[in-house]
Amino acid sequence: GLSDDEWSHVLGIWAKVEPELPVRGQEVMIRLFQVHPETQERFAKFKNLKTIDEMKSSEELKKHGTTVLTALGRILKLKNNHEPELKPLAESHATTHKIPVKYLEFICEIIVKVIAEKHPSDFGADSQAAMRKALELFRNDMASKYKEFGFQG
Ligand code: HE6
Repeated sequence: GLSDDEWSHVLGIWAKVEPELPVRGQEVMIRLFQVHPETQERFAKFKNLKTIDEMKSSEELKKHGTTVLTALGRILKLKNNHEPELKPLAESHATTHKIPVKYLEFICEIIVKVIAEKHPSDFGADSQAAMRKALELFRNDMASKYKEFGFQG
């Protein structure tokens, strides 16, 4: 797990991101689809969005970005005790959506980059390191839950 100090870095920067969650979520999803187009194919409702303009004007994509970051925020706030919140997410992503752990790694990397771009002065080296560690914990625990649900990830 993370130390108290690391968690306070993580939750401190998250508090700055939270008021702008819909727009950040939208940016994260669009960036994910641009950098890793194979992830877009997983979404029946988004795979037909071809240009960045189409993506930007999709209210549904913005809504989904909000859903994803809201879920992630809830998990982060539970710190090292995220199991109850993580389990149903791991279940749906393992059994229904079948999302490889590699894709989780992609989105986590993009989340760090988007926050770093938007909050350069509030997201210094220590905060970035703490956030990476928190997202790694998230992914590792998702990966072990995946296995419990019979998905090798
Ligand atoms: Fe996904 N997702 N997701 N997901 N998701 C989610 C929270 C998905 C995610 C990474 C989701 C995904 C494909 C996520 C998804 C639906 C991710 C919630 C709360 C919901 C929902 O309730 O609808 C992370 C890190 C978090 C926190 C891919 C690809 C990645 C990388 C669907 C295809 C699909 C769906 O509903 O179809």
